Amino acid sequence: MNKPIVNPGQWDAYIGLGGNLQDPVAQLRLARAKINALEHVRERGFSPFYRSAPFGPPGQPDYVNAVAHVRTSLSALQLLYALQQIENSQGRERHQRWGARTLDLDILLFGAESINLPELKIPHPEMTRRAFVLYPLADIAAPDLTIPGVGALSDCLAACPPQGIWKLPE
Ligand code: ROI
Repeated sequence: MNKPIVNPGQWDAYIGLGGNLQDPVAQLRLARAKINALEHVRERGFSPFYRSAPFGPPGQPDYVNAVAHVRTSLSALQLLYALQQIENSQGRERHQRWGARTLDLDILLFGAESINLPELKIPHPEMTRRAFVLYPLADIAAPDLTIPGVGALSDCLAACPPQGIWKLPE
């Protein structure tokens, strides 16, 4: 009897990258390389960098943001823990909620999954309100991308003008 062909799960995930301390462009480039070096994770696309005004408490430097598209056979939690290790390796300190940081890595989307765990909510609950997430996501996602439980990315873009974000030259 033939063995069934086991197709290990492959997920398309989108990861938001952000930072506003210690040369954010260099931090994001390094994080991109580390994500791509993870076992069972392959980059499928990477957005341009955007400079963006801080969302949340003012009085902190502008951020640099980008979005990565990866294909992975890791589970969402395995990917989360791997990303947290990368954040920690780049000196991320968790003092203040919404405070300045060297590197923030957020799983925005994980396939068409909706996940609601204490440590991980997918889709990222804030993503639809944040131009610095939606516009880089739209740069690399399929035009008809749907955000689970929310709706079409194009509708989110229409409801969230690109204010306070500036695409950096490549
Ligand atoms: N603001 C911007 N512009 N970009 C971010 O990545 C970002 N990340 C955060 C808070 C502090 C909410 N503000 C941000 O975590």
